Amino acid sequence: MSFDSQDHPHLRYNPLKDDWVLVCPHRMKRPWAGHVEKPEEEDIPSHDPKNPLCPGNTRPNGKVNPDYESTFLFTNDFPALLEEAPVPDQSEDELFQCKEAKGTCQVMCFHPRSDITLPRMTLDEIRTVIDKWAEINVDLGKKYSWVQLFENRGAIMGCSNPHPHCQIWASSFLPNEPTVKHRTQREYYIKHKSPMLVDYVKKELNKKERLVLENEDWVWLVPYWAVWPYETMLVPKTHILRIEDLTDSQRNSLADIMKKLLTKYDNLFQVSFPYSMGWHGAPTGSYMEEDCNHWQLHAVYYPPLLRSATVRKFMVGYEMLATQQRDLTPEQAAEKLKNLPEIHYKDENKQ
Ligand code: H2U
Repeated sequence: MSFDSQDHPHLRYNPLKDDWVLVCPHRMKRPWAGHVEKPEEEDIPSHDPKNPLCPGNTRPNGKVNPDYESTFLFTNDFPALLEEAPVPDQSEDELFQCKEAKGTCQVMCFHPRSDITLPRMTLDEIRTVIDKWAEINVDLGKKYSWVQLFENRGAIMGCSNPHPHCQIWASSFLPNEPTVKHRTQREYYIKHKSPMLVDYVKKELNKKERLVLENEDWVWLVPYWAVWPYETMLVPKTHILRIEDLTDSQRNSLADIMKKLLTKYDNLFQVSFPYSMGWHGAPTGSYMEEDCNHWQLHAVYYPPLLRSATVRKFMVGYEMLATQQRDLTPEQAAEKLKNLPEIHYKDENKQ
């Protein structure tokens, strides 16, 4: 019997994270008798007087939100990282190492209305969010080594509030994921004299097996090494280190591809598709003085849903104890996403 990647179990290497994923396509045939999620709440009011993220409302700590009409950025009232914190004592014991962790956490509302998500915003409104992301990266990047822009969407991903928003955690240290990506991309760059993800995107554009969408500046694909069922990566076609380096036209084309990709995600199971997403680009702070040409800016989307709006993938058991594993192949996921309409299911009747 000859090997078929769409049928036979195999391991795939993730060169960015320097780890492996186990792909088991034959398991897609198994019946599901496990946990079923509650469907996401769909009828969200456009303004809820009790929601602390809505314009004009008073937050539990007494601060009053302005009557914002576009985006709204504020310092998280319950920040995980603090700008000033006592420095821990250094331990000589290699088994009990501890380091200082300083930083700041912010929240950015994307839109004044709670019932509008990114895919249903206008291109101009999405562009405003992109410009704001770039501004934040510059601003916090002056002081901090890593500025993590991320969005948790949906209660299933631990998102505490349905109002469209993202979070920003900026830290004095390079967190684990970027530390590994910093190393792997640098090693690749030294060996090949070219950035890993620039080469990877060129190869994916030739292969065409995992592409979902592309425009003049951007490629949206399911990575060869994806772990989550519908995990995707959004990468510019040219070499870009940080989000603020995107040109005016690259920002417009980013708004365009984001609207389409997020619409496809929502159309997959006809639900506001939950995910955690975030941007990874060259580190900031003191790294701005260093050569970071091995980095390529990219966004990653990690959605938990597997078979329907209510059946999610759990990263437990074998994944926690041994190796991350998936059933649906990245090629099957890409094909499914590619064939979905680019008109949002909630806007279908408006056409
Ligand atoms: P999620 O992205 O997980 O929904 O988190 C929303 C953040 O908003 C959360 O970190 C902050 C929470 O601390 N928040 C405030 O800063 N003030 C509030 O009044 C409500 C929520």
